[in-house]
Amino acid sequence: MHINAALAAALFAVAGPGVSAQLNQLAQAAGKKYFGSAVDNSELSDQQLLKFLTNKNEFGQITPGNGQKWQYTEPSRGQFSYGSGDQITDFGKKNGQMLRCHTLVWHSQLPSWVSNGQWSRDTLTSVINTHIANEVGHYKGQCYAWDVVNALNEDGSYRQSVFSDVLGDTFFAIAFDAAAKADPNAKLYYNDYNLETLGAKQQGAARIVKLVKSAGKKIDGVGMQAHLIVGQSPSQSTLKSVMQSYIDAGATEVAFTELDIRFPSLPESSQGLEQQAKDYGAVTSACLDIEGCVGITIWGFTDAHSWIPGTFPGTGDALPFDKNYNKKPAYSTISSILAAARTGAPAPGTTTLQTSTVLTSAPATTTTAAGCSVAMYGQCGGQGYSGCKVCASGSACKVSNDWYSQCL
Ligand code: 9MR
Repeated sequence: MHINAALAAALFAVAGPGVSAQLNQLAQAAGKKYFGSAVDNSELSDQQLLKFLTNKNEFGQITPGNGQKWQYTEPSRGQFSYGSGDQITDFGKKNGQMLRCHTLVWHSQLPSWVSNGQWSRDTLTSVINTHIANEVGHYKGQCYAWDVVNALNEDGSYRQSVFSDVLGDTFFAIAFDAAAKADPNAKLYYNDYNLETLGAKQQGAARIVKLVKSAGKKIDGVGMQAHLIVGQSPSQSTLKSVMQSYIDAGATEVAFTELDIRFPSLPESSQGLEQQAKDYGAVTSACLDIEGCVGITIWGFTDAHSWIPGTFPGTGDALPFDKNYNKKPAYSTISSILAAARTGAPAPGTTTLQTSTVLTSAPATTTTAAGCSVAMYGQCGGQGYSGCKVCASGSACKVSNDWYSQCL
């Protein structure tokens, strides 16, 4: 892993050996480009949200949740409208945050003039080219990356859409080519959900990377949306294998682009919150393990604003901050793992030898005749925690929140 030594040293000097530094600072010190969040236009009037989201030390990257989708940017043919997208990109720029731009060719949130049009290969190609040239051109130089296409069924076949109906698998190369021409410096991603486990859909994404490259067009990355479920999330080792498969297929980078980890039923228990923290920890650790994993974006950061309850009623609380903007155990685990990576210390309770990440307090704890001792960064307290509460010499048990205290 590449550690930005100067940044790490500066952070250490400012923040001391603990984890009072914030997620994006810690991610960058650990060699990643960013830790970021999506945000939707309607959320920008929430003053409490703004207190956190304007802080680039916490969130160094922003993705517009909706504003750059085709439905908003070209609602009628040839009529382009960037008000919603610009509101978010201007917000990010003002805060000094990187932008991931989202999304160009997707069957969903597509205006009906596109989905219901009677197109020939030539006319639909022209529609795609015009849309991408205009939108990517509008944001040229501002987007670190663009999500160019998402289009896979669970079995790895191409989703039925106007694009696949008319253009078969050639629309991938058309879209990536148009995006590369409009902004040669933006990283271009294939982005989809359920790309985080090995199987038909993951193989489909790897196949698309090869397909676009074999057509001689530019594709840089695979974005794993990572809309996951507490207790059913992939292990660190699975995530590593999956990311490696995309790199092996020719992607130069990968990213977690829309991470959230929802409870399948509510209310959650304190053990549930610990499990959610472990699941977030597995994603964080896996990204640290793969050099080409450039960053993690969470799809919103607070349970006060999330797409999940509206789409999956009865489920939710998927984000690292709760509805009242308190940090949950997931936040502590992400920051601890990032902090440990920056200092080179072992992350709390993780071991790279395991086939799955089990973030328990146990490996960070040693028991001797004199009693127990929790290593630096290990958990030492919090609701529902029954492990050792004595920190190894040189560290003290500090309360991060109601659920999590940590040896710092
Ligand atoms: O967060 C977005 C939500 O506000 C919209 O209602 C929804 C419509 O499909 O899209 C959400 O964002 C999606 C993203 O653009 C692509 N991956 C899945 C995300 C969650 O649905």
